[in-house]
Amino acid sequence: MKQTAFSKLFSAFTSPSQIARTSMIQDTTILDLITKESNRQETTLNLIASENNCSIEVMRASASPLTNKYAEGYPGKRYYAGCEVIDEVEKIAIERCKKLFNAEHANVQPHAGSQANMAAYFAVLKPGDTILGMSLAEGGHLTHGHPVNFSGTVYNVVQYKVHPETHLLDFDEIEALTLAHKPKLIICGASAYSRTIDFERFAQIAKKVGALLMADIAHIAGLIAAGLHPSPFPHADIATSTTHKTLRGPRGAIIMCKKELAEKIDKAVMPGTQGGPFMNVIAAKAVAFHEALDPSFKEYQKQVIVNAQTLAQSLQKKGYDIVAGGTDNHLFIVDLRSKNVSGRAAEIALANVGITCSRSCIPFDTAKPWITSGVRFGTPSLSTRGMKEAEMKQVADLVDRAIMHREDADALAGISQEVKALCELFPIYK
Ligand code: DSN
Repeated sequence: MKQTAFSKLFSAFTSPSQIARTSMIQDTTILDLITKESNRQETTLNLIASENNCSIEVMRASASPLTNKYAEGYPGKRYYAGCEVIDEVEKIAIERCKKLFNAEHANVQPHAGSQANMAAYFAVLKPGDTILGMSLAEGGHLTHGHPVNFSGTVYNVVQYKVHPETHLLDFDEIEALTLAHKPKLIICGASAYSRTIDFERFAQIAKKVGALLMADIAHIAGLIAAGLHPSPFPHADIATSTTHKTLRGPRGAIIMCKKELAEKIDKAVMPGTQGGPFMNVIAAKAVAFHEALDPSFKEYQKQVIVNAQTLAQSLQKKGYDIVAGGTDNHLFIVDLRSKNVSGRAAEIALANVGITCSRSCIPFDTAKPWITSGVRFGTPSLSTRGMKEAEMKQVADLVDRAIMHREDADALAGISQEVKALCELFPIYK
């Protein structure tokens, strides 16, 4: 990771345990657990597509005294005194966010992706309105209308899947559902879809019935910021995102929208669904946006994609089926049926050797969501560690051997040692 003045300031503190100690945590119970978790992250290969390793600068901003400040409201219009300084922080975060995504308006207060989506819906919908979203099992998100989520109970939900053969977005189906149900809002964007999302096509369909278009870009935000995936703007009316996935910032979220929806979105965040914003996290978001505006971020995102493609192709060579035939982004789903192993069993086998991933449904999965027939792999974290194509081939080999020898304790112990050795060559916090 590029050294900035800020990281140089703290460069004396290099190991995870030193970082924890320099936080002056006197509570040894929690300090020990933070140290343990830091060490776990350093000594395992993280293939969880939604996770990443943010910079020390981002962590420092997040751990700053800004956490103490109540600031309900927006810059210049707060319900508390003493907001002069944090007003500047939030204004900088907003400007950087708008610049990064070419957005007309940005709200940097949402605490998390689900809260961002909830506020966006509350801004433009009434209970009972019809929404069209991608089903969770085929790659969407809980907040895109799943029955156990608020989105599935507050709204009348229609869901699209993917094409049963190609596993690509099926715009014929999306258009037919739109014409038949006339949703007020169409939601595009996914948590488990490895191909490029055609926002323009979605917007053309939405226009046919006067629907608004919301793009949930949580997973691909970093690629969009780097110009390596088409932007949702000017096609979408609203775009929501988390800030901690490919974007590599602190845990949190943002909402961007067209100017005419700005007031509605801001009101739906505060007072609609949230109280005091986490000003420390907003400062950390500003730091992350600054990092993402640096040319080195584009190089990082290019490597994320090349790494995902190399890992997917290496697994294909070993006989694994990849949903939708491969990937254009940072992630892909492995269909494990040909290997006669469930997603859950593979996730456990991999965890046993120090490779973390998340099990995943494959499109039209017949296995239960707790079991699944697939795993989702992503490369944001390994790419941040500096791994490249050669390491991806090695990771594919480790993954294959751990799955194939999952009942063989001796083989797993050997693979674990190889995982640790590879991690040592690529420390997260040098
Ligand atoms: N839970 C996130 C993911 O893993 O994709 C989405 O919110």
